[in-house]
Amino acid sequence: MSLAEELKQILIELDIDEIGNKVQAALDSGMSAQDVLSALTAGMDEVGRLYEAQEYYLTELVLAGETMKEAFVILQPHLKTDAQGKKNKVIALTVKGDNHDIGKNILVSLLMSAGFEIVDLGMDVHEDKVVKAVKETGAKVIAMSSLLTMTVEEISTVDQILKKEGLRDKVKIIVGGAPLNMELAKKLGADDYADDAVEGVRHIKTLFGE
Ligand code: B12
Repeated sequence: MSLAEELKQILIELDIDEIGNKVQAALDSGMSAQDVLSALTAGMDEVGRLYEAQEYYLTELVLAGETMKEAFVILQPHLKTDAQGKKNKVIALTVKGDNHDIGKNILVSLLMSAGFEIVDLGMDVHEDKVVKAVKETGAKVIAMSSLLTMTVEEISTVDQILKKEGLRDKVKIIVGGAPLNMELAKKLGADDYADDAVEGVRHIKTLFGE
């Protein structure tokens, strides 16, 4: 089995005690942090599929989340991006009603290593909190994550309230998460969408005109 396969498998098996060692071993062997992340994400996708097939239940989803976080403790310092970014501010959050924050946290880590200043509002964030953060921080980009079909509409809620407050033309909104694509993102009022966190950092630099 390749190292990537092993990493994927260990995540599917929810082996929280072993994951850190395996990530470290993969990095020591010369595997890039980005490839490790891809293998782990493939494992997460399989966990999601097993959940859909009712072979895994909520307990397994929770454990998969914990296992990924454990892997990330080792992986995070290695996930450097190329830029020597300026301290441009980005507000990051997972939308209201949504408690998935692993993808958002990966994006935050990558943005931090690229030199951005992050205002991390966490997950399940009410739109009023976003408005408050825009007013208080003057951030020019909002990065929102939504992993649930039933929470993607929250993107539109944030877009609408920013318009009502006269703030919408002061900020760009970029979104990400499995139920989204560029077309839906635009329909919901976002300016941009990216498939994954690495791509997200690139797009955010462009939004800042870098
Ligand atoms: C772990 C997990 C959980 C954990 C989350 C733990 C945590 N702290 O995040 C817990 C147990 C809490 C959970 C709960 C639920 N979950 Co869940 N969960 C997952 C699972 C298995 C993995 C998600 C994950 O972390 N992936 C790994 C990360 C790295 O990937 P990612 O989040 O997609 O992020 C990447 C990109 O999308 C992108 N990205 C993400 N955000 C952003 C933002 C921006 C701006 C950009 C640019 C990019 C970007 O970059 C990231 C890295 O490259 C997925 C299945 C899957 N394969 O996605 C289901 C899944 C998302 N869950 C699902 C469901 C149904 C639920 C529950 C409703 C289950 C229930 N019956 O209670 C609850 C909802 C709770 C709630 N209110 O949010 C469904 C959603 C179906 C749908 N389309 O609506 C999925 C798809 C499983 C499935 N196949 O059925 N879940």
